[in-house]
Amino acid sequence: MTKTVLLIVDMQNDFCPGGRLAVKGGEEIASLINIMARQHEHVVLTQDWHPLGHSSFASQHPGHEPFTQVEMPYGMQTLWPDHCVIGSKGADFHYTLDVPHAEAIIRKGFRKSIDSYSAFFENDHTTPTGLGGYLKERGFTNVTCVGLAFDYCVRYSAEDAKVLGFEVEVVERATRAIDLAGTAEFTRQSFRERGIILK
Ligand code: VGL
Ligand code: ZN
Repeated sequence: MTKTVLLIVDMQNDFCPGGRLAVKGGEEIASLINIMARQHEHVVLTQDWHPLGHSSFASQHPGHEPFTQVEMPYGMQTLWPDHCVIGSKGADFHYTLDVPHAEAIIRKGFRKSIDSYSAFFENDHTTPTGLGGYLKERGFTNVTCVGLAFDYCVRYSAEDAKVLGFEVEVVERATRAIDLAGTAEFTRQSFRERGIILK
């Protein structure tokens, strides 16, 4: 018996045009995601949720520009403009997202010293968010991923879901990519290697 959850990743104002880390076309996918959500009994949302002064913000690294990388104790970290600050409008779900029946909201990136792209593990790849246990305890076998951004939070969420033993599908037309230096194509290649279905 398969049991599927639709995982809607980071559909927040800051990742849509007008936001602080806008992903091109980010708002265009909301209507499709709303339709997909109606077709799924079980839906979980993730919400990027950073304290002021988060270590992934370029503003915390004098002399470093957004979209460059620095070495952190847990590995290389891309620096971002300040975004999805706890309690800000930018951190709210996009105003056109309409998923009242979502069963859980997983917030991530709330520890100041570590970022979390994946909905399952922080960027050290070991600190769990708890979502894996939650989905397993509820008997889910399959995870369908949509949302933002294709090559960051959707990518790492899908890959970690697969590592945790779920069957994973990503619906690319219900995502948009940041695409820093080929990251969208790396993502497609990585999905192929890992047996993640890209629709
Ligand atoms: C994301 C960069 C920083 C994402 C979140 O949702 O893909 N990307 N924080
Ligand atoms: Zn973030």
